[in-house]
Amino acid sequence: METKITKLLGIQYPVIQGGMAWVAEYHLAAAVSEAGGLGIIGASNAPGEWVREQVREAKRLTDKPFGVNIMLMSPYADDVAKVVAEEGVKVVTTGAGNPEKYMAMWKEAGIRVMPVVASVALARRMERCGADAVIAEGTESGGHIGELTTMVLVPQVADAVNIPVVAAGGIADGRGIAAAFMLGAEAVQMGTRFIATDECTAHENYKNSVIKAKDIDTRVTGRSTGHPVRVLRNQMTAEYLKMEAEGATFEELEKMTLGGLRRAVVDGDVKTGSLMSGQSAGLVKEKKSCAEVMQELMSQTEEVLAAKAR
Ligand code: TUI
Repeated sequence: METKITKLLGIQYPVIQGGMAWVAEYHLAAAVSEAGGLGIIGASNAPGEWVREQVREAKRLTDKPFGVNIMLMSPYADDVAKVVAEEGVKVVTTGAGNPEKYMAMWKEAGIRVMPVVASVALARRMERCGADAVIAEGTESGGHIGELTTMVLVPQVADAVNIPVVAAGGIADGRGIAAAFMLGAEAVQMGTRFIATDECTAHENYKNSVIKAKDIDTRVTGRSTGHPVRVLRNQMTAEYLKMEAEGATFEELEKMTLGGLRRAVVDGDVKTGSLMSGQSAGLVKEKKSCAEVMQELMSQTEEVLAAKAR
């Protein structure tokens, strides 16, 4: 399935794996790339040396292209930005900020850069400073989110820029991929679907929570602190949202989520952990290998596109 993005990145299928903090490490990234998509190592809040090691391990598992996601709010963002250039990483995606200051260094290193944007204004700015594509991420996504839905963001970004657009947020099956194409996207980025895979090293409790989740089971913490994060509802979100409604301070609220992602992903603490997940968890019904996920996604996409064409 060839698109501008598959050609740009040298991959078989127009599917990019989300750079999920703690979840997207090299086993998952290599498995997604081996399956024909673009695997991504999520640097999240980790130091550059951790990322270097992850990149080297991924290269041992796959000859295919893979990328690194740089979370721009990380205290190590400058450090990681240098490491990806030194290690010859093929693709960088960024999140939670504006990567403009790194762009010259990355282009110099021959890296394909695809910033995540949550608005038309940032998409335009990224095109001007040399981005190869933008990932338009709707508020249906897991983790740190913007305001706009995928349905309204993707076509407006596609109208505003000439570089290819990747759609993200709320996509977990072939219907979503076909819909993303209709909105003007050349590929999709999916995170939540890849949590429930054999190769994902996250705790089984976390994977099972995604599989069990229904349509209405996500909540957004931090709307009042200016750092909205979508997670699966649990004891933590019930307490957090109650305290937030009662006017708790930034510090009181931050304390409740501190280390919460690690507790969820590593320890499998599904009660007090931050189970970051998109609304598409309701579409994820079983654990599969990355290759099975990819094959199923592509056959569904072709099927719905052909049915609509008829
Ligand atoms: O970055 C994400 N999702 C994330 S990052 C993350 S890390 C973390 N967070 C809390 C606790 C522990 C770890 C978890 N999820 N998605 C990409 C994304 N970027 N969504 C929205 C944005 C965004 C928003 C505003 C990008 C840029 C922006 O404006 C930047 C500017 O300067 O205009």
